[in-house]
Amino acid sequence: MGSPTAGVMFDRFQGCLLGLALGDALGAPYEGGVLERLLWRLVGTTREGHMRWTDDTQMSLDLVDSIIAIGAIDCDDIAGRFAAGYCWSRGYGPGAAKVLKRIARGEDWRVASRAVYPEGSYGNGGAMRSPAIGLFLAGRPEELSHAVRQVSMITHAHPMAIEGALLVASATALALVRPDPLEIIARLRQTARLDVYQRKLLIAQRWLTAGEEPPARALAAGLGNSLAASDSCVTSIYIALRYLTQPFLEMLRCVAAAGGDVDTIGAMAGAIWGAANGIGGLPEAELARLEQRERLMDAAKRLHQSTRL
Ligand code: 8NA
Ligand code: MG
Ligand code: MG
Ligand code: MG
Repeated sequence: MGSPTAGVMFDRFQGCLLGLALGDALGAPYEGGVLERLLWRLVGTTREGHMRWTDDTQMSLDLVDSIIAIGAIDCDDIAGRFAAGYCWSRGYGPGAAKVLKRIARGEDWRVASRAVYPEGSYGNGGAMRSPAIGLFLAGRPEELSHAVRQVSMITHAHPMAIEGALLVASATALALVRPDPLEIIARLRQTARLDVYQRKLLIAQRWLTAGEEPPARALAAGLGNSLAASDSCVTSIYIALRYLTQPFLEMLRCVAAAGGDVDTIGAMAGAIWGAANGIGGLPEAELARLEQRERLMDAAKRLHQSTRL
């Protein structure tokens, strides 16, 4: 298989960021308990009638804006943009919200992050924005690993959060150039260091190899569906790979059926699926209803221009 042309890569960069935003926006109504769902019914649509996305997409955009402005990974700049981009109605995790408010008040992110959780947050907030790093540093695994760790540390310093972010970023980078599910999962198994990730990647590999999809309840029990990185990153990777050659909305139906942190699992799975299939594979009617579509497309275009892909 030859390398994809720059035009194909551009299409896949857009597919990744728009897939992330679409998975996030379409998953958001299913996330959380009764109160969160009620609140989302009130704030989940813009005045123009477009579907809003949540923290997952906002932080990904903040990160891409920083990479474009600086031309490299600069955690001080990224932390400032995360704090400036914070908006209560986008459903940030409680710990992440506290960290970002402290940074907005002028506290250094290294202090703010450890003040909220001394051992670091193990939530999936570091992983949900990591596909952008997968795009930026695709084909450069050592730089990718270093950058993912640095950017996760801003809000999510727990080893579990960092490794989940690395797996999602790596899956995105691999999907961009080599969309063979079994090859991707084998490479991720070589990347994983923590037992919980090794164990879940092995389950995902067995399911993909057997070609049988477990019932939603078994999927959630085997791989997890909570807002912990260790309970959502492999879930997203598995669903994206399982549905890589099927329609995007079929994939999202699987995400919603598995339940739990649906917007974030949808965002991460949507990013990986979109990196492999490009923007042309995303459903047009839903794309037309997505807020800030032009901004997302422009961010993907400029991120692509900042790479040599
Ligand atoms: P986070 O960093 O606040 O972590 C998520 C949660 O995990 C925390 O609130 C804690 O309950 C728990 N947690 C994480 N680390 C620790 C620790 N070291 N010790 C004890 N408890 C810990 O948030 P995030 O940025 O990781 O985001 C996670 C999810 O929260 C995202 O999916 C996001 O969508 C959001 N979320 C939003 C809503 C909503 O309002 N709709 C509901 C649930 C979650
Ligand atoms: Mg969210
Ligand atoms: Mg910004
Ligand atoms: Mg979420």
